Amino acid sequence: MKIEQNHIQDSNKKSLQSHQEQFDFLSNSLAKKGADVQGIINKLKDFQVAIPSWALGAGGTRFGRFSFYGEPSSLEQKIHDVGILHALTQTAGAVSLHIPWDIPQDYAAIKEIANGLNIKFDAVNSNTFQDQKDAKETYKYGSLSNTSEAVRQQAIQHNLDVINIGDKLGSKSLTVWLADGSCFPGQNNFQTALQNTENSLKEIYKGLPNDWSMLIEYKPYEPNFYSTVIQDWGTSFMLANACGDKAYSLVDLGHHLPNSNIEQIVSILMSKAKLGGFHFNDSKYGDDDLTVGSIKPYALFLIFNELVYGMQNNPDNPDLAWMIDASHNVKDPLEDLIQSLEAIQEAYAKALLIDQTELKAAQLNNDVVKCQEILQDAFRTDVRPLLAEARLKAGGALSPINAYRALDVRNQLIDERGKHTVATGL
Ligand SMILES: [Mn+2]
Repeated sequence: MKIEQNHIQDSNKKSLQSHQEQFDFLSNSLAKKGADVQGIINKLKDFQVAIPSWALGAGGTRFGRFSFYGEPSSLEQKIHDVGILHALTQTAGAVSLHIPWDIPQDYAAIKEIANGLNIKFDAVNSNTFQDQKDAKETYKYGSLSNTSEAVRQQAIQHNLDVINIGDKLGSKSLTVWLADGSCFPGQNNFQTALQNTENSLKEIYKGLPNDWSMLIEYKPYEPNFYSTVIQDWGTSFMLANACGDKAYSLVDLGHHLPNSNIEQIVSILMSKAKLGGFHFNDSKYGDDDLTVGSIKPYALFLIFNELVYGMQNNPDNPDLAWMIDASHNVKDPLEDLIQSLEAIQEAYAKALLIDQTELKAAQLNNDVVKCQEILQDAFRTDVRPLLAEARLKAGGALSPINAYRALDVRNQLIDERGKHTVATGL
């Protein structure tokens, strides 16, 4: 199924007038406060977030997986689903593939489908946390950190293969997330595991094309519950520095212990020009992979405040690879992604409302109350008419969720694909 422009225009008609009234009211009041409304709308239009191929089907937990009807069962269908999201939101102009779940059969055909839907190929993700059928070595006791050289070599070669696949599609970065670690004290030698990982990452780094970057993701626990080799941003930062200029840290919102100050991590990494990628999701307890902004929208806003500050003040930090990394059981995955995209844009727009000059002056005066007032005034502003206006100008839907439902997208996908298709992945 492909959503055409006239479908979207039809769905926008009903709410066009009330949108115009709300937008006029908001943009007038923001302009009086000195905000550059048009500048913010342009930034929202430019902001694109990659959709991971594994989020398009129902996610699972270790207790079970409840599939959703009409799931995409091939890479082509996954890209079509991203095309639906992008047509409605104009924010999902990229897809992030996971290898070996998404190895293209026909590269030219896949690229043509993506081009036709205005979708780029963002970071490619390697997978050394599962054993593949017919693999010679097992990752049961780790991959890049393994005590066995043969296992490490297999994992290094897999990452090089992923780079090669991504290169043929036009990707420019490799994301490495390792499950490596230990479940029991004494199982691993911490120093050896980290040194093996560093040496292996350096081997992969040697295979990066010049215009590529390597993004090193960290996570404190799970699937290992005693120690994880790349457990935190400091370890990721250390490994990125050891590899070289094209290696960066990647922050995933769900990969922190409860109450970690993620905005401070983001800020410090950007000041050192080492933040390369960002994964959005939300969580209550751990790596819950819930819809972005569903649990802690204020924390997301504070993180965006640091991201905006970094994008404006840390020119040496590269453009970030933005991706949603969430997947679960109880919502239609496309509706879930639409809600995540909206929450991301909302936090971004609110952060753009912060008057950085005024905030800096208040900080210099140690006017703590004023600092809080500035942040919370931005956070409490209902920016949704700005998001809708940005989408409207880009050809998207005023309300992507309403349009998705009005167009009966899921039932059309079920008609096309059948009920019991299963997406490859987790
Ligand atoms: Mn992630």
